[in-house]
Amino acid sequence: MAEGNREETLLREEKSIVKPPNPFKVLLLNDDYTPMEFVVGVLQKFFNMNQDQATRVMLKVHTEGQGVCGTFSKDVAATKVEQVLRFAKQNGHPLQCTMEEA
Ligand code: TYC
Repeated sequence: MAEGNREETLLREEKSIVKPPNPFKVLLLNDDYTPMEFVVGVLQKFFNMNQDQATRVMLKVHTEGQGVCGTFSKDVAATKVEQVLRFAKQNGHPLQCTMEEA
């Protein structure tokens, strides 16, 4: 077998072994105290939503108890959760954020 072909075969085999990372959903949970505008701001700041998208997700959380902010790799999801919790705490709000396998 020519050297070029062997390399190609190895590369192809390697590709099929590496699995894509499991996606994780980041969820916001409802509470009775965090102001709606603050939640909309969080969705814009940390999840790059526009005002309309953020308002829709906030209202879903408010009426249904929870809502998805986005789906990310495990590491990115964990960082988003930390950032949201730290920001809510800094601002004196009890907003809760969590993640689960998608
Ligand atoms: N329920 C809150 C209120 O009435 C609003 C709210 C929405 C809080 C979404 C948290 O994740 C949340 N002020």
